[in-house]
Amino acid sequence: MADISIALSKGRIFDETVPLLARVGIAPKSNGASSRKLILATHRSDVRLIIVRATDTPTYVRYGGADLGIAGRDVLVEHGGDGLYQPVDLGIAACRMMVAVKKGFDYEGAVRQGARLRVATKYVNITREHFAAKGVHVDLIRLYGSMELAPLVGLADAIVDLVSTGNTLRANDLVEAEQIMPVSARLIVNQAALKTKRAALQPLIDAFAKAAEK
Ligand code: PRT
Ligand code: MG
Repeated sequence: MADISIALSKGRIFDETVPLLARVGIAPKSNGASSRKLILATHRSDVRLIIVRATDTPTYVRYGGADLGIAGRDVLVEHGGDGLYQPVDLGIAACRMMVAVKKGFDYEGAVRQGARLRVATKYVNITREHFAAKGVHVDLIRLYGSMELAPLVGLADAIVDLVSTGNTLRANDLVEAEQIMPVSARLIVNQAALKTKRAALQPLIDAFAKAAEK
C-alpha cells in the first residue's frame, strides 16, 4: 500500500485536527503536542504525520514533502495556494481576518477622507490587496508578531490580524474596524500525488470531507 504523509502545524491546528483524524480512523501513536519528534507514526501503518511551521505547510505539500496538509485559509491566501488542490474546508481553527484600531480612532472617517493609513501586519499581501480594492492608500509596516502593540505605541493607525474570541484586542484597548475574510483550515493535496496515489488518497479525502460536515 502507498505510504501517505500529512503535514500540519503544532498548536491549534494540531489540537483541532486530532479529533477529525480520529473520525477518519487515524490516531497518532505518540502525543504530538508534547513530543519533539517531527515525524509522528500513526496506528495506521501507511499514514504518518509531518510536523511543520504553519506557514510552511503549503510549501511541503506543493513540493511533495507531504501528500496532504492542513493549513489555515490565512496562510493559503497570504503565501499562495497555487499548485495545490484544496478539496475540503475542514471548518476547524476558525477565526476572522480583521482590521483593528485603537478604541476611539475614527477608522470610517479616515477612510472616507482618503487619509493615508499606516497599517501594521504580518499579512502584507492580504492587506495590500484589501486596501487597494477599497482605493485606500496605506503605508504597510511588516511585523512578525504582537501586532496588537503597534497602534498602542504610535507605530501604526491600524493592524490586520486574526481574531477569534476578541480577548487579545480587548486586553489591549483595540476594537474591530472591518472584517477582511472568515478563516478556517483547509485540507490541501499535492496534485502529482493525487494522480500517482489516487487509490490511497481519494478514500482519505472523502473521509475528511465526511468528518468535517456536522
Ligand atoms: O504561533 P506560531 O508563530 O508558531 O505560528 P502560527 O501563529 O502561525 O501558528 P498558530 O498555531 O498560532 O496558528 C495556526 C493557524 O491557526 C493560523 O494560521 C490560523 O489559520 C488559525 N487560527 C485560528 C489562529 C487563530 N484562530 C488566532 N486567534 N491563529 C492565530 N490566532 C491569534 C491571533 O493572531 C491573535 O494574536 O490569536 C490571537 C487572537 O485570539 P483571540 O482569541 O484573543 O481573539
Ligand atoms: Mg501563533
